[in-house]
Amino acid sequence: VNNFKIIESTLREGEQFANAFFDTETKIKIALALDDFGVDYIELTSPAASEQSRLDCEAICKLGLKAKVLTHIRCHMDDARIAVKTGVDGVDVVIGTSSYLMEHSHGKDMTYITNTAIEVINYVKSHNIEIRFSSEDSFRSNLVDLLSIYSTVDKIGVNRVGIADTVGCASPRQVYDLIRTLRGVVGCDIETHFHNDTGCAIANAYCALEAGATHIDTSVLGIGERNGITPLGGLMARMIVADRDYVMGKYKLHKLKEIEDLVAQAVEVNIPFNNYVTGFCAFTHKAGIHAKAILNNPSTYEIINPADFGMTRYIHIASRLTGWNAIKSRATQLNLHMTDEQYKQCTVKIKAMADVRPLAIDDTDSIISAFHRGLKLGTD
Ligand code: HCA
Ligand code: CU
Repeated sequence: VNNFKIIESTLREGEQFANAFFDTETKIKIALALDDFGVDYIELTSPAASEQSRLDCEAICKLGLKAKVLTHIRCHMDDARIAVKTGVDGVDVVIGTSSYLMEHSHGKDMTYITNTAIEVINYVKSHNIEIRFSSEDSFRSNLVDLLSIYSTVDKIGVNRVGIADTVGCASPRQVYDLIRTLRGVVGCDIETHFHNDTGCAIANAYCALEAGATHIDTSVLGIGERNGITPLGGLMARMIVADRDYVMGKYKLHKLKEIEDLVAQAVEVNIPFNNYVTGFCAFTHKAGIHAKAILNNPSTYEIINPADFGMTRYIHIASRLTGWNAIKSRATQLNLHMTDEQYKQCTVKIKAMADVRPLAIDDTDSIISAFHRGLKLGTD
């Protein structure tokens, strides 16, 4: 799973999110932020989609980013001719190969698809531009057809082939099997694209890497068509656990929150409460037993160190589940010192109050202070 590369598609797949409308300025801000974060590729909406899309694509190509700029087109010569003129470093070509798409969408057969693919690939390559060929809805396509077209395009020299779970139907094991098989058939890089309809988008990306894939498509917060694709932050969470040195060395993880805020604001959504790494409770510890262990050694209940992402952990003490170690730690922060026996008595009071109504942190602090004052009065 090491050495994987990210194809960041917030400005392509992400533009297919229900709420997305990116004006030029916003696209540029997002592209700059992703580039700074360290993604390998930034994928943009097809210049054939609209005149503004074409102009924006040209504008982003002129930014001189470290990341390679890609655009995403249908497997069609008309689109290819427009794409090569924009200044992109690479073109991601896609065509549907499942029976659903062949019958209900474009109506073309495999021979036609293969011939068009060859023409488009040779044309893009003749402009010295990177090319990826991908099949839409790969997991509901005929395996023999798939392997045959991939083997053909590999021989004519594509940089990557792509596997796309367009409808989010694939399970991690299916992904592993398909990528493993494909790995035996092509020599080029393998890009993968996973929709999240059944909640497998991160697991599928990880399995694809285990099976020999090289590139993963992501978008910030996972935004995309329907409920979206593999989220950039969630993939980082998965990968830092798998290979911390590579991930820490390559990506500016402490910028993740800022990028997510930027995109969330642009598409007018909130960061989900349970979001990977940046959700408000991602590093909040509540039960007394958890809090005690976290205070001793955070790794006891944390697989990710929040500091790696510039985040901080929080020990939630204002509840009936709290314990005296957590209360002691809070009291010490407030500079209210007592004996362990007294912290325990104070904790009993807090738990009793928390049984009656929800407590805020201020309430808890007041109980600790009052208890502490009471002790002093008792000794005076
Ligand atoms: C779509 C296309 C795509 C393309 C993926 C790819 C998909 O249906 O909008 O280029 O690999 O999910 O199949 O996003
Ligand atoms: Cu998609």
